Amino acid sequence: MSVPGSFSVLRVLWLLSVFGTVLPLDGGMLFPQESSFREVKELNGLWDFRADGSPNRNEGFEKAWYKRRLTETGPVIEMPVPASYNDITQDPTLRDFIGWVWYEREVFVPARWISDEGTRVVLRVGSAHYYSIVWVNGEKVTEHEGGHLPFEAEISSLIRKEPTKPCRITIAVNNTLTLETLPPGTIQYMNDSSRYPDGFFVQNIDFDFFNYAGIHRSVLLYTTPKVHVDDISVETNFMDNTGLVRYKVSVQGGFNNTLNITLMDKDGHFVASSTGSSGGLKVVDVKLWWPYLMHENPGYLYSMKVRQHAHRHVGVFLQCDVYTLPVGIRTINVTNTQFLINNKPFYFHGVNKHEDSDIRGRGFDWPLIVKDFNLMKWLGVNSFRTSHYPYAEEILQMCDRHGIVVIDECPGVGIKDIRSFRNASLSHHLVVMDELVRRDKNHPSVVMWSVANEPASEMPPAEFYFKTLIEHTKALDQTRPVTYVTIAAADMDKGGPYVDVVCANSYFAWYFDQGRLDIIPLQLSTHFENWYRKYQRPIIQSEYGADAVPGLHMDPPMMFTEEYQNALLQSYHDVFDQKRNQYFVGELIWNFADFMTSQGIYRVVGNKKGIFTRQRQPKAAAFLLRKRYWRLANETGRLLPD
Ligand code: BDP
Repeated sequence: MSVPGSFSVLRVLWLLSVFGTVLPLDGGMLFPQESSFREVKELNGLWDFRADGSPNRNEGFEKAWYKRRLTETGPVIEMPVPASYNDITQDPTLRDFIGWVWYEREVFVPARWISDEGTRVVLRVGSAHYYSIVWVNGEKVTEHEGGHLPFEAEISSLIRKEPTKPCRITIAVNNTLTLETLPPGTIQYMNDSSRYPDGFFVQNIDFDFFNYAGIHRSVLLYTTPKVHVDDISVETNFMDNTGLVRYKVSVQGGFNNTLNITLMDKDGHFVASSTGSSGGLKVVDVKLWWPYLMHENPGYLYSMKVRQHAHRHVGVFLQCDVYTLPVGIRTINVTNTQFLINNKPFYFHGVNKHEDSDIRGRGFDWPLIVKDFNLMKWLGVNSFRTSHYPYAEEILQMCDRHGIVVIDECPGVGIKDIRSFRNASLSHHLVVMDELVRRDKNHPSVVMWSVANEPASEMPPAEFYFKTLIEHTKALDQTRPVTYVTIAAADMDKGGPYVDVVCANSYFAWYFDQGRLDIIPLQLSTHFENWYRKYQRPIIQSEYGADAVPGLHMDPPMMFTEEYQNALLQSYHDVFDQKRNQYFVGELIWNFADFMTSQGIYRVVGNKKGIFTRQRQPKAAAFLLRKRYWRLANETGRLLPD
């Protein structure tokens, strides 16, 4: 039942307060969508491709490969987009290539997009790893640093220059990682000529996954009207059974606009409306967005239709635009001991993932994504962490719809070298957080930002670095908690005081005390007690696990067998169950599936800590976890009585 009095107080406070989200970046990054006024054209498929194998990897720029067709400057091969290029051919040089690769494709742009000056045409790349430069018909249109977030450029005027010709899109992508990239890395030249040929170099990295590269997500052309909805931000709240959606809309390309906002329920029925670029929508008898297994109707989404009219003069419309944003109404709060969704304690029983599969590498693949969701639901997973970089937006949209809760992690993984704590690295890290929050701020499934994984948080510069990073992220989004994932001991950790939730990884009886499962109860409880005593924050076990080579058996268990993986998980679970009613709020297994890493003596064709193989077949641990997660769902997921 709604309480009009208290609601209006809430509403007034909300509307008067400064909107919680600040946007330091120019412009928005709305997911491209079709509407009566917008069109989308996918450029996925086969592109021409060449790796620049010249000694300095610079021939492409010296010879300006972007000025002509790629076939005119040398040999090309066919390369699928989206996909990592590494595992597509039989050539180990391409698998392990470091430097610039070149992609090119010609596309016919619909005649109306060219003739209609009121149409804005945008070229968008979902993600390309790591540094990209884009040309259209030989003219540079944009460049972008960072491997997991989208970038785009308006190309309307360019394509109108030569309206009858196909439009040639060239994208050069460089996967080199340096001390200032995210993730960081170093290039090391081997100068001993008795051991290495001239110019021999290697890419050193401090993270445990293959540095897949190429165009990983869709390349699109899409249109908007010239005067268009550029960005939308929503924040939601509720009191009793009345919800409130606060929104802010920005329009680009002209003044004199009218904005009409309409909220509809899942069945398309009218719920509320408003006008203007910011405001609030009151939702009577609100249906909250609930996580999977916490409610019989999880992932409830309203639709917020933003309709924009640009006027030539009063009453005469020049242009219209419509963008529809899915909106889940929910709140997130953190106390000293609990993680609350809609004011109810939420317990994470979930997984860590990778965007990783055979052949495609990190390339976007619908069959894989849908299979993974089916496996997660079979397991009884209610959450995952986007270890160790932002995942495709389509994945977050699925999480919104299915009620899968997400800890959204940026690519701050492997920050181990003290030189990667300097200002240049920090500045870039702040920009990446800007881009991440701008892209993902409206997803109800995203409940927390993770600004890094296992940085060298014991190093003295870590304190300033993480204080700055976490405060910046909180200023960008005042509605979600912020964490970074740590492996340091509580008493060495310099950034710990700034996190809202302690996310701690540990590998007892694996990397330390190998084979000694019996030490887990003592070491794990001590670890938790130390963290809690020091920071008084809820704790999530954000990684734990053991490698298991599928089909390897031994009893009593030995490392690398399926029995050892099971026994290790079971020992961890016993401790989790003791701490669960105190301050312990979640467990995320490392890892959902086996995944590829660089070659090394610690990895047998990749990391085998998956409870599924890389081909998504279950190991024994998948059945153990499934039993546990469904039990946990029954014990912790029910809506608790008020
Ligand atoms: C953790 C890292 C993760 C690794 C895992 C492992 O966060 O990226 O893959 O160890 O070694 O420390 O399996």
